Amino acid sequence: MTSAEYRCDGGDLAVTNNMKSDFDKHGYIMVRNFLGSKELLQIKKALEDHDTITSKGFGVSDREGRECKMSLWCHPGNDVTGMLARCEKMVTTCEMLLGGEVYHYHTKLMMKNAETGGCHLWHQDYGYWYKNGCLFPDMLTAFIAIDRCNKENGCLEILRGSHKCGRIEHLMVAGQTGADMDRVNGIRDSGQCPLEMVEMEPGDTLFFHCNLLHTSGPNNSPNRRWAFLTAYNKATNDPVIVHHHPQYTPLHKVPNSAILDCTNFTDMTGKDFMDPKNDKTIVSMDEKDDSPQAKKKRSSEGS
Ligand SMILES: O=C(O)CCC(=O)C(=O)O
Repeated sequence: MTSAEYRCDGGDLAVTNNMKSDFDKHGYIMVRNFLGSKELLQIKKALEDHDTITSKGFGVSDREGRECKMSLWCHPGNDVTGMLARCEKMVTTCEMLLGGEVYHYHTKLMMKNAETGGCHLWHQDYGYWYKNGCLFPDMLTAFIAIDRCNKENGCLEILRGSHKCGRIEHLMVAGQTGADMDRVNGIRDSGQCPLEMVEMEPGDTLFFHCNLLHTSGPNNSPNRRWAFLTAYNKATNDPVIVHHHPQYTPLHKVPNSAILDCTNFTDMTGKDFMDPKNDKTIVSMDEKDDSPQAKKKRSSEGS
């Protein structure tokens, strides 16, 4: 990637006007080393040494029937992963990029496992969130690499600047909601929104606009590709539909040092893990294809 690159050294991050103008222009900024090595170890300890988060995972099928596994929760909570979602450098960056107070919309651990991990269809996050009653695209995601993400293990791919195309129609394909591919191909082929393969080292973080088109390929490599995705909504954009993600909920920021100081790796009180049966924009692999729920979801999405 050649544009919108920043670097975080020594734990803290200076949020600048250039970040905001790059975000507005390209639809993303990349912050290399957003998590330093000790912070990353702390997060990995929460995700790998305990199964409190991974045990809540469910599989979502791609077109080939391969599995994208994820755990998703609504509120940050008070454990180490909550400190990451609430820390100063994360929240202040999101506030700067969206231009005002933000709240936590959800966090996901995306587990694209070695050899078996499925792909994510081309989509905009707002393709999902629009259906949840969020009226404005004043939302973003921070994609934090837990493992190295590269072409071999299915790194994120984006169409630079595509957030300016506005919201694109989304339809349900297999277990996921995907963008209208005629439109995606038109945007890509126009040459105005170049394809970027977002290769990342562990700890690097991509902050991207909810209308930025993105996808990721399967993981056919022997290397795991886990990523931690925190999503934020602007406080003024309180969803008009009560749904499976939170309405405006004030976010309590913590200093960056809280990531390392936190000793809670297992108490997940208040996080409110998602049951995929409550989300009408995905169908989990556990919901058998012929279940009434899966059928109902598909018919409500017109597929
Ligand atoms: O993990 C990935 O590769 C992409 C995930 C994603 O786009 C999403 O969860 O919306």
